[in-house]
Amino acid sequence: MQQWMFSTNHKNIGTLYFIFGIWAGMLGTSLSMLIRMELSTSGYLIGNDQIYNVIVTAHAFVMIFFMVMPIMIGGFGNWLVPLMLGAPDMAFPRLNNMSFWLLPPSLTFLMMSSMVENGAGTGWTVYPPLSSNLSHIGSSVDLTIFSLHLAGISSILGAINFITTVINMRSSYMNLNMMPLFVWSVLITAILLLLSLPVLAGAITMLLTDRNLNTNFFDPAGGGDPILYQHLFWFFGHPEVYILILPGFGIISHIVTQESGKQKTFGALGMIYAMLTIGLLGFVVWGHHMFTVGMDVDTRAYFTSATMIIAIPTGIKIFSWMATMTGSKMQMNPAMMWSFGFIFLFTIGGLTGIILSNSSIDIILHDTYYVVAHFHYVLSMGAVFAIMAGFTHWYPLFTGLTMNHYLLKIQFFTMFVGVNLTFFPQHFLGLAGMPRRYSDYPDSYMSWNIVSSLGSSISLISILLLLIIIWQSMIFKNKILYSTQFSSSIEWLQNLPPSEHSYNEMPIITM
Ligand code: HAS
Ligand code: CU
Repeated sequence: MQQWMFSTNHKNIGTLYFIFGIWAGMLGTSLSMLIRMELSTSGYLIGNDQIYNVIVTAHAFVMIFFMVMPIMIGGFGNWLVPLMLGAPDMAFPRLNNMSFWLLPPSLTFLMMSSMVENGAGTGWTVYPPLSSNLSHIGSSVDLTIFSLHLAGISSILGAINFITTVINMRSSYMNLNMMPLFVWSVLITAILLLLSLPVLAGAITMLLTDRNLNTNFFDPAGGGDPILYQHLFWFFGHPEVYILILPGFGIISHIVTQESGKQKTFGALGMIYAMLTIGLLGFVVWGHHMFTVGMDVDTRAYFTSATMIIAIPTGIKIFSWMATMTGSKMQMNPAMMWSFGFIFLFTIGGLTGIILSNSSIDIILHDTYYVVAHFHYVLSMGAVFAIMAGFTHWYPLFTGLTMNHYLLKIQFFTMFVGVNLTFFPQHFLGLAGMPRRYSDYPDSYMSWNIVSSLGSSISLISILLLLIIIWQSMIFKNKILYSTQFSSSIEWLQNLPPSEHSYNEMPIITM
């Protein structure tokens, strides 16, 4: 009890984040199965469009704020950043505990929002006037806003903690360009969080007062403007999508380098500059989500060109990973398979992003399934594949156990087939004009929807297999005998310069 609830230990807190994130992942997956079941029938399963949209909204929030972010930053970040820095723990261990324990009440608020009254069927963007009390009367949207406030506070405190840890707690031998790429990725992610989340907090607080205190920030009837909300949301929202992927970039760099048997990632300094560039540019491209609001042609031209420039630093990363692998005798273990999957499928998602960045094309494709296909390629096959790569790679370090590699390979292939079958046809649906966030569609869209739903059940089987593999490794306590990845990652950590701090100097009880 003491050890977990009041923990100030980065490894225990990291483990709590993993358990929470995996739990939320199962919740989000269940919601996604409801979506795909509805869309595989001809619109008769749920039978209520508001409920359908509530499920879509909850699915997105759960996956983004309670699955990807807690696992990547909370789980991998807490476990690995202090170890890779040679630090005894995070800079503010008690704040770290608070960051974690803000999440369960936040998730509870979100679940409550979909269970009381009519639920929040606003999409994760929560645009007014749909989210204002004209269309969403009742407490559901208010509960969603409170949920986001809590999750936002949790992330801001976590970001402050990571930035301070990286600046203050590095071993004295380690200057910034020696710092491991995963630590760099978490540092840049934390800076993006710190700069973007307060803007979201401001926007949803203004929405809250519009809904409850008769302000008119987003209501033209009182001199407000709903477009202002979209600007504020996407000034947060676009950096947020890079928050979801940057730690994954860091994870992939470590795995690709280590499993290729190289000493260093190809172009490590370039990788750091690429991540910094992606982070910086991420703040000046938000308009590509709003091309349909009636922007003037110069503004459209600007947002299109600024967005396209991000392909350059991202391409630098893709080609550096490939150059790292060049000429090496690779270990084709599960972690490396996930990394290959990541590089291939994230690139496909990135290229459809470039297509969408053309404002004239986006006016046709906006709010169609093409966008849904784009962001699931970069998220379900980018962020999630990076999580799977990192999880299979560092599982022995986290638990002292190993998973069955044969079953893990089967799991990788089923997941690879499942997600591609689910999301590739959605490009066709989008190009054919099928809009997102509807529970039904004309018959001509039926065949690809059935293929997509079939794919999602294959992914579900794959996830169940993963749970069985984890269960098996824990029940039978598979020993770390044959795992080469474990020994090499431990050696790598031991070869880092020693910390100048000692555990005894820590003024805080760590257990
Ligand atoms: Fe995105 C919408 C454009 C990356 C996530 N994105 C979304 C949404 C999400 C999301 C969640 O411009 C939906 C939000 C909603 O609910 O409405 N996105 C881009 C671009 C990139 C990009 C240009 N997105 C991401 C990442 C995400 C993510 C990463 C999360 C993990 N995205 C858009 C646009 C929209 C959008 C529009 C709005 C659409 C609409 O209408 O709503 C880039 O960062 C991708 C760079 C990566 C690559 C691949 C590797 C690069 C190589 C170098 C060579 C490539 C070149 C390009 C020279 C480009 C290998 C050549 C181009 C060809 C087509 C061949
Ligand atoms: Cu964007």
